[in-house]
Parts: sequence; C-alpha cells; structure tokens
Amino acid sequence: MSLIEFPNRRLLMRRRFLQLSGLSSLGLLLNGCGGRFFEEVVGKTFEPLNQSVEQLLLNTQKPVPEFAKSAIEPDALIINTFDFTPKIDSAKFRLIVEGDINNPLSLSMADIQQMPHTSMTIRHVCVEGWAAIVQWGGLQLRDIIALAKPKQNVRYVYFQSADGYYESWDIASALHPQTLMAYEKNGQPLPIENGAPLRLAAPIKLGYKQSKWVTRIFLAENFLPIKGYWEDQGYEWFAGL
Ligand SMILES: Nc1nc2c(c(=O)[nH]1)N[C@H]1C(S)=C(S)[C@@H](COP(=O)(O)O)O[C@H]1N2
Ligand SMILES: [Mo]
Repeated sequence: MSLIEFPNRRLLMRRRFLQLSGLSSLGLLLNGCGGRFFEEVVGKTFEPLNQSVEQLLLNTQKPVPEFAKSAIEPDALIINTFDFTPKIDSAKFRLIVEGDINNPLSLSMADIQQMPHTSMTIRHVCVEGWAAIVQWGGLQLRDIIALAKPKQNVRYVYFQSADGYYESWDIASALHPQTLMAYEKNGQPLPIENGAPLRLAAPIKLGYKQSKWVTRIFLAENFLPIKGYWEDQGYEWFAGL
C-alpha cells in the first residue's frame, strides 16, 4: 500500500528510511491496537480524536472569534520556508486526495475555485515567536474531505507539499470550519512564497501545521510513524492554539 510518497529524497535521512521500511510489519501490529500505538507515539489521546468523521461532518465545531479586516497586519507575516520555494504551474496543478476514502479526487484549481468560497481574518502564530493577523480566502477543507467520502474510521489527515514538507493533523482539527485550503491572502491571489496555488490556513494550530504548496492529501485510519517535518525533529504534534 502506498502511504506518503516523498518527492524530495533529501528530506529522508537514513534513519527515516529504516523506520519506513518497518512499516509493513508495523501495519500488522496496528491491527486492533492502533489506539495504543498512537498513545505511545503522541502521548495522551485528545478528546476530539474520539469523535467519528461522520459526527464531525454532521456537527460543525464552534468557530474561533475573528478580527476586523482593519486589523490585518500585511507586513507582519514573515515568509518562513525551510528549504526552497517551488514554482507550481497552477494551470497544470492537481490536488490529489486519497487514502482511506471511497471517492479519490484529482482537483484542478478551476474545480477548487468552483467550490464554496469563504474567508477569515485570523492570527497566524509561529512557534519562533512572531504572529500576524492575516485574511485568508479559499475553501473549507471539510468540503474537500466530505467530497472524498472518508471511511468511517478515518482519524488522521496527511498533507504533502511540493517542497518536500509534510504534515499530519487529527481529523477533528482538519474538519474545523476555519481550517481552509487557501488560495487568497489579504484579498489578493495567494503569493507564491506564501504557498500558491494552495495552502492550509487555520486559527486553531501553530504556523508549522499550515502547509504551503499542498499537492496531496492522504486520509488515514491509522497513525503513521511519520508525523511532520518539524514534529519529526521534536516539535509537538497537536500544536493547538
Ligand atoms: N511547505 C511548507 N509549508 C510550510 C513551511 C515550509 O517551510 N514549507 N513553513 C511553515 C511555518 S514554520 C510557518 S510559520 C508558515 C509560514 O507561512 P508564510 O511563509 O506564508 O508566512 O508556513 C508553514 N508551512
Ligand atoms: Mo512557523
């Protein structure tokens, strides 16, 4: 089974390859004890993780209060890119959605822009000690996930980016009404350095959870031993605000 494919080999140190090669035997171990494995890797289980996708899709979570548009701080959002800025041809771009779902997707930007548009003015918080009030426009990730028809035990969402960045989120946070796949920033098309054509944006998680240049979304019933670019170097996985 293909899990997360990494286009950027430089990202994967030898250690990580060794961990990944153990994945098939881990998969066997996971059958029936996914929860315990999760607790060993991440620590205690959070309450939202116990809610099913179905419940989370039916009941919208409470939104975080937003800021007035006049509060936007256009210069405060610092470009934070761990390696390089990938140039993506948005005409050829496809967002791939796969994993434990019944309706795999390959969406063009035209498909994505036809879906219901929303915007929010929220605070972006980077763990490195800066923050910025930003307006993001795009679509709710929950609309994409609903379209993909997730299997009922899906609990994690993996995001792969064109620069080799990768992230994983709990399903409850991914289905939060203010978790967007954004293609606009402060009322303008999303700049390339901020993640065009498509990036994650949400007021409920630290900046490093908000992947830029997302090309592939993988929904999973089991937690994989790959957490995220920063998390695999010791940063916290849940990273809630
Ligand atoms: N693909 C990708 N996404 C990423 C990063 C990155 O290096 N690559 N950096 C993260 C970090 S640490 C932060 S704070 C935000 C910064 O977003 P910005 O560069 O648009 O300000 O992007 C996040 N998403
Ligand atoms: Mo960050």
